[in-house]
Parts: sequence; C-alpha cells; structure tokens
Amino acid sequence: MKALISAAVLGIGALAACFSDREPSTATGGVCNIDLGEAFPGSTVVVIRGFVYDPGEVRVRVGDRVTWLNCDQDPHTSTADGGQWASLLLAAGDGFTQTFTAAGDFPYHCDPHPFMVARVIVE
Ligand SMILES: [Cu+2]
Repeated sequence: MKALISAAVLGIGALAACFSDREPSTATGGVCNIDLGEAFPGSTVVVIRGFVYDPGEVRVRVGDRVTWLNCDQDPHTSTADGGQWASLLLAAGDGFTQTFTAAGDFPYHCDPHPFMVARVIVE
C-alpha cells in the first residue's frame, strides 16, 4: 500500500512539471489541478494552498490515512505538535501520507511557517 501511495505522489510530481514554474496556485490551476479522490483513493486529503491547511480540521477513524498535498510553490511540512509524525519538506506538488493508529486530537503545524496550524481528530 505504501508503494502505491509513493507512485501516486510521483505521478503528481510529473504532472506538476508540466505546469509553468511560476504559475501561482489557484483553485482552478497550479500544481494541484488534479482529481484528489482519484489520486489518493482511501485517503482524506488536506490541501496546502496559500499558506493554509484546507480543511483546517479533519475527522477520521483509527486506521485511516490522511494525505497532505502541497499546492503552493513554497515548501511546507506537516509536523505534529506532539511529535507523532513529521513530513519532510514538501516541494510544490509533493504529498505526504500518515496512517493514524490511535484515537486522539492531534494539532500540527508547518515547520518553516509556525503560523500555519491545523488539527487531525482521530475517533
Ligand atoms: Cu509552510
């Protein structure tokens, strides 16, 4: 399953390369002009766009996956405040997937931009 997700992320990277480098990310274009449900089947997707996690709060069940997709040109991370997970720096068009194996309320932030905050609630 992990290999499948990596392949999907690589696919998006290749797709992103087709777009102009300096094209700003917008709702109708940019690096995330894809069908997220198709690209990440079975994952709840959080889009990072305009230095905001969207949606800012997601509710999932134990065992579910959450995928963050960076639709900005600037790099971002998904970093749990409590250290439960930490993505690498995500370049434009890159994604990161985390499986949640325990219930809880997990606030997280972006390492280079600490003002970017959101949360995952696992029920
Ligand atoms: Cu950031």
